[in-house]
Amino acid sequence: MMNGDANYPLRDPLSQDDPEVYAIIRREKDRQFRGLEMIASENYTSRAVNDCLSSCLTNKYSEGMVGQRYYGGNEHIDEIETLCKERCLKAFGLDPEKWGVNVQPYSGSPANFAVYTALVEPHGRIMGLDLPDGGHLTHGFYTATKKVSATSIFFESMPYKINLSTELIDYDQLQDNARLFKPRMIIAGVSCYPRHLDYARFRQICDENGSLLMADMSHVSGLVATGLTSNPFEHCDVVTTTTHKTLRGPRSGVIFYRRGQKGVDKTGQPIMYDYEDKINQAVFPGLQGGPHNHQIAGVAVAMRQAADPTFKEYQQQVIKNAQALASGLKEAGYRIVTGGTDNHLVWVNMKSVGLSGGKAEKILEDVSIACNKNTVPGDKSALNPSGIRLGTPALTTRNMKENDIATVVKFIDEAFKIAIDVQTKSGPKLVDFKKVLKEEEFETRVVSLRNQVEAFARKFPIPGLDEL
Ligand code: DSN
Repeated sequence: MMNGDANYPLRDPLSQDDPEVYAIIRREKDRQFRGLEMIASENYTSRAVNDCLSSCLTNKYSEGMVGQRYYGGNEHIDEIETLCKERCLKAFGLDPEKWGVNVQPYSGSPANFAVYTALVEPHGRIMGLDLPDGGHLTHGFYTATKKVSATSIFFESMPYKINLSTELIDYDQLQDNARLFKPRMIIAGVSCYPRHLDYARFRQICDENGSLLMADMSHVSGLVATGLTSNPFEHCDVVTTTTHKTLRGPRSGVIFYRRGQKGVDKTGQPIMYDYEDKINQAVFPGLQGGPHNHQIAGVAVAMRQAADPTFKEYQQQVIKNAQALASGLKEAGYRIVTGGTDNHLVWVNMKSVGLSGGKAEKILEDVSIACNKNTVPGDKSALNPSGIRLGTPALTTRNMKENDIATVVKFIDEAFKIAIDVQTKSGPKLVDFKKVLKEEEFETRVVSLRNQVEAFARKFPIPGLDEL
């Protein structure tokens, strides 16, 4: 405090006001620089997006829609939200007469829940890809003993599956089951699936059963915006997305819905889509309070960036890098689920080299490569999965190209070789594996590899972040 001014400490930068929190953030920033970020759902936002996230917009409450707020002082918040909505439609080439958008969901899970709340009656039926097969929790996940996701508590969920021989979505089985289950909504969306989705087939199955079709394009929205994967807007009623994965914006969620005329009835009268009010009201006041305006500003910036031609070059490189990663790992003897990738992620089945997904994730983490363990087709439990999921969006933002990915493949292969040697000594239990990993002969190999990974990673700047 200075000169009796009680507000003075509020002007201190974080480093002075709260050195403890500042130090943790510095350590995380250092981790981001020295490591290889290969979690398929992560990316690095731009400086401009980061500027929005730390802006004064976080101070403002603005419940309601543009021009109809429950609090005063929202003239500039209205400008931001209006601009964000315009840019969302533009980024995906949508006609505002035919599509509307709600940009207030805090992230992807609330966005999905809002759509179900709006368009599926309580205990109405939904069908999404099963989580162990590459689906997402919010597409209705439950197990034999537990309704895990609220989307399986409040709605009746029947999953569809991967065909175990092709490792692709089993559209035929989905069709058979949908004929019996008659879902109110089918969800076309994935959390771990490296192939293009067949939205036309989903639409056909929906039309047979009077079902709505929702796409959750969170993982691939950057590829959709640039025309590099199949386009959900051609066939779906509703499309949700997070904005921080391939799209490279802030953490947030967006719901697109069809609007305007749907068709004509038997008497020639127009039939209109009725999703807009239902979805807007489900978001607020149904599920949320005040929108996070700093995030909405960040989404506006990211959507503008997504419409820039350079964004297509970036997404093309994301795919080339993922394909280089898949083929490099394959050549090194690893089994790639579906045999390759069309998008930003590579799904690796570790069974063929005798490592669990948990051990693969652990050894990579120890050498500063972040990824996540993941179920593979045929796995029974999400708790002890047999594979890992790797992605290239973040490395590509650091300007890595295929030759850099070849180096990354060598690091990953070397890490797995260490893990296999450790397991030979430790046996299969993860707890024993972790103990043996700390023994000097293995620790020396891990440290040496980690030093190489970190020296390599530090050569690649992160565009939105200054070095420490
Ligand atoms: N956690 C995100 C993912 O990794 O796919 C989705 O919620």
